[in-house]
Amino acid sequence: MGNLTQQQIAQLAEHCENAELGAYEISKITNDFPDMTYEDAFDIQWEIRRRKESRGHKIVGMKMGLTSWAKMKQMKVEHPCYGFLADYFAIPDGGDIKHDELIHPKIEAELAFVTKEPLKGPGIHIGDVLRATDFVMPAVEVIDSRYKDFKFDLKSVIADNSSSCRFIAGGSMARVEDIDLKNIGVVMEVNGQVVELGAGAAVLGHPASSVAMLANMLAERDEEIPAGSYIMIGAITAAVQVNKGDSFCVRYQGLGNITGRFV
Ligand code: OOG
Ligand code: MG
Repeated sequence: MGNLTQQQIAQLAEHCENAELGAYEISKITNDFPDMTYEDAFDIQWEIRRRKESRGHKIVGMKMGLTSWAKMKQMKVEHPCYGFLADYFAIPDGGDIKHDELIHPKIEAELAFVTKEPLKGPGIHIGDVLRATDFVMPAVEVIDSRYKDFKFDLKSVIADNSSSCRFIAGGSMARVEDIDLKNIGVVMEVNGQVVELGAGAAVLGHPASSVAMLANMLAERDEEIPAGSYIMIGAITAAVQVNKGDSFCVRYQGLGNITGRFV
């Protein structure tokens, strides 16, 4: 159930999206709307998505967030969330990311699943996801909460499209039967120093369970994951803050690297 009016949803969507586009901080919206519900929060996120599409942007994928203990502990939030990826969020592997377009970006080591069959919840499980997966590949997400000091609660972050802003797909693709998704190791380096490391199982015990959870969360709004979707599973390790001039390399066991630079 929602507690906000259509007009409030529209105003809050504009408020959050303007902060993203203008790269400025706002205070967390639950401060002013303490009665806001999870449904209201997702309504705001879907309204931001509608606004971008109405300006001609394409939605090119989805992301799960807060799916590892490392992330939940770091952000003091105890349930995963999802967000959408717009076309202009995509950065090529090895590319430059303009720091001035963002507020206080952090990078995350993730994996992406690309589907070949639709996944419609409720009741989607890991097996359904593995059968519906075309291939998996390395992914790095750049997140940038629009909230002051990167501090929020779950409802506020959902309304802010789960801090989405940029992402990079790279490395090499693999079929799920050819890799050990639970044990796949990732090492994140910033300016040549190892800053975080982890394994696939950090995400909800198995990376595919994140995609299953997305399908089941979308089902609450009667939405599904269509065939051909690009889905990021959420950060395996804690996110790492980056400054202008920093370069990074995330190494994925058996699947190559993703590199980039903040300029
Ligand atoms: C929310 C988004 C988290 C992830 O991979 O866990 C996320 C945030 O921490 O700002 O994208
Ligand atoms: Mg992420």
